[in-house]
Amino acid sequence: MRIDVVTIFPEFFDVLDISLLGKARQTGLLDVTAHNLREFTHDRHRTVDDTPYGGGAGMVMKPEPWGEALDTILGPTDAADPVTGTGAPVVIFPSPAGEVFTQKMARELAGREHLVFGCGRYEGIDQRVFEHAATRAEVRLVSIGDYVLNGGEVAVMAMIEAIGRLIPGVVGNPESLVEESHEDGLLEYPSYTKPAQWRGLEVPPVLLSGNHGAIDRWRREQQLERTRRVRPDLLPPGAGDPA
Ligand code: 6GU
Repeated sequence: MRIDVVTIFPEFFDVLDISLLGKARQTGLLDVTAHNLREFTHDRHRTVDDTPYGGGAGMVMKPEPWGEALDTILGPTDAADPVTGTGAPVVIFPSPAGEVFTQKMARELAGREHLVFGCGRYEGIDQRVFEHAATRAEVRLVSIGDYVLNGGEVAVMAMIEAIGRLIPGVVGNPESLVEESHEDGLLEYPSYTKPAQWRGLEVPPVLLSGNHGAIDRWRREQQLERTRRVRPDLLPPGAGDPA
């Protein structure tokens, strides 16, 4: 998979050199490039923002550097069919005003060949950047949750990690992807390892029983109990009601 990120802080993405995703980059499974938006300016101060039309607080990112950055990354548009098919790029703009990023969206995006992330700062990006990008790629505004960050960089790091680990071969043992929070719509069950006694606390005896049917049932109950308690919104209507 190819990932391009456009940002005024390309150094933010240096950490992608480490851990599982760093390894995926070394082995060629993942090709990530962070582009400095300021490289696509032409003035002495490398200006990327300006005051908003209509007034108001803060600054808005100018369209021209974004247009040139996306021209460079997307290349000449395939006039016949610019926006469909798994090979067509998806351009994602992190935004607290976007649709919420989920495990389902991560799975969908992990199946695409080319993702482009455009990190806004300040009060946002000139709206015409989204409109123009939509003429040559699938464009999505995506939020990572109901809170506000200063810019899209941290949100994009989170999305790249969630998507990258779903690319076949990135996570060594694919089974470890299955029994995780959100994969089956429930939160994951609690885990224990040796020793069986630690600081006066015991491992639940069922896990030491060797009875795999009982262990599976206990884990399922734990998942349901936890989901009911902290994330009832994840359960289908009625499923969270006491028996
Ligand atoms: Cl994607 N961007 C920013 N700036 N803030 C956010 C967000 C994204 N998701 C939640 N808050």
